Amino acid sequence: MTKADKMENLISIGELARLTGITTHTLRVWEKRYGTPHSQRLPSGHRRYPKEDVPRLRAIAKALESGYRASKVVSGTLEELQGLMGLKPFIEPNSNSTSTEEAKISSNEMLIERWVKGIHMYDDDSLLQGFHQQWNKVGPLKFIMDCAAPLIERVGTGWETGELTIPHEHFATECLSSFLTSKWRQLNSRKEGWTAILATLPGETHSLGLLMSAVVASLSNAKIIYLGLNTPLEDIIATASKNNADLLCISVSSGEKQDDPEDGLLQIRKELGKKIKIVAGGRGTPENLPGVLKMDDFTKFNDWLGVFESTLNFT
Ligand code: B12
Repeated sequence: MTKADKMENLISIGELARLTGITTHTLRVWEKRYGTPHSQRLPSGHRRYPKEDVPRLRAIAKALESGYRASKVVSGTLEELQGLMGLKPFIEPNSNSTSTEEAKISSNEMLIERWVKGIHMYDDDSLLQGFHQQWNKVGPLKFIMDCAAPLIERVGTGWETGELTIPHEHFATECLSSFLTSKWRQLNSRKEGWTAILATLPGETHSLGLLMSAVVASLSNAKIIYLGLNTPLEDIIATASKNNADLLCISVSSGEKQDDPEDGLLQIRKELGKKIKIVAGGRGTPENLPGVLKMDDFTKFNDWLGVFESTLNFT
């Protein structure tokens, strides 16, 4: 490696702070106290850090957020930190598991870890084949609850700790999105039941919650009109009204860039006739909005849909 290459792999303390969320002050204190992250000095005296330190420092930031003390985690390796956070890359089967529940949990974890391995290798064939197999084995609802939601949660944590990169995250969400889309559209074809509109609010960029809701809603007799991401409020309202919708489902992620979900939901509620039920789910859904039923759990959503459609005199 040339001197120029070496310099390219070095970043300033400000850049390191930006990439890891750890303040420059804390980085300096840790270096003094624990000797890590270790910096090199330029002739000018400015600190430079190797880029490879970023994933380890992100994992440290995550561990601190989870309540670990700096003294316990700052000197840890990336592998140790991932182990601490329950993220051992490929979990071994637990030979001492006696109860079926434990065995089920561990086999589910192993399945997710196998898929994460596929994501590491950008192996869409094995990933999609795995999704199909599991869907056929456990059925749509369990696939969503036990496989799709935990996988995406795991991808999120992998990204936060630096184990997975942004391209890995995009690759994983694209594979899962296309799989879920093909499944709910199959279930929705040639239906003539009552009408459910599925949408997200303006500014929303996370679509998987809505796609999972589409799978669950298509297990009922509802005909789904799927408006997808980032739909203007007036278009949601107009589509629901013109199509005599019975139900409007909104998914709200925890992304901070979207418009205020509370305002949006209240405006939709105000403009829509009372006959249209509104159900909202997802981590960013506000609590206790009048006329908006907050529901996070897809099993409950599925049960609720059964009861709801029995009130619609739908034959
Ligand atoms: C996948 C993902 C992405 C993908 C989205 C791809 C896609 N097509 O959806 C991509 C890579 C595009 C992305 C982008 C961004 N993301 Co992002 N992303 C995620 C990730 C990993 C998963 C999100 C997700 O889909 N979760 C699955 C949903 C389904 O989970 P949920 O909301 O908890 O909902 C549950 C239930 O409530 C229920 N549910 C959901 N909806 C509904 C609806 C109904 C009707 C019902 C009944 C139930 C229900 O389903 C879930 C089941 O468990 C999360 C991390 C995480 N752990 O969530 C970050 C995360 C949401 N993203 C985050 C951020 C910051 C971003 C970016 C701003 C990053 C950036 N700096 O650019 C951008 C957004 C850019 C923008 N312009 O806004 C942050 C948000 C933090 C915050 N509070 O603001 C998170 C939490 C990551 C983090 N820890 O920092 N992201």
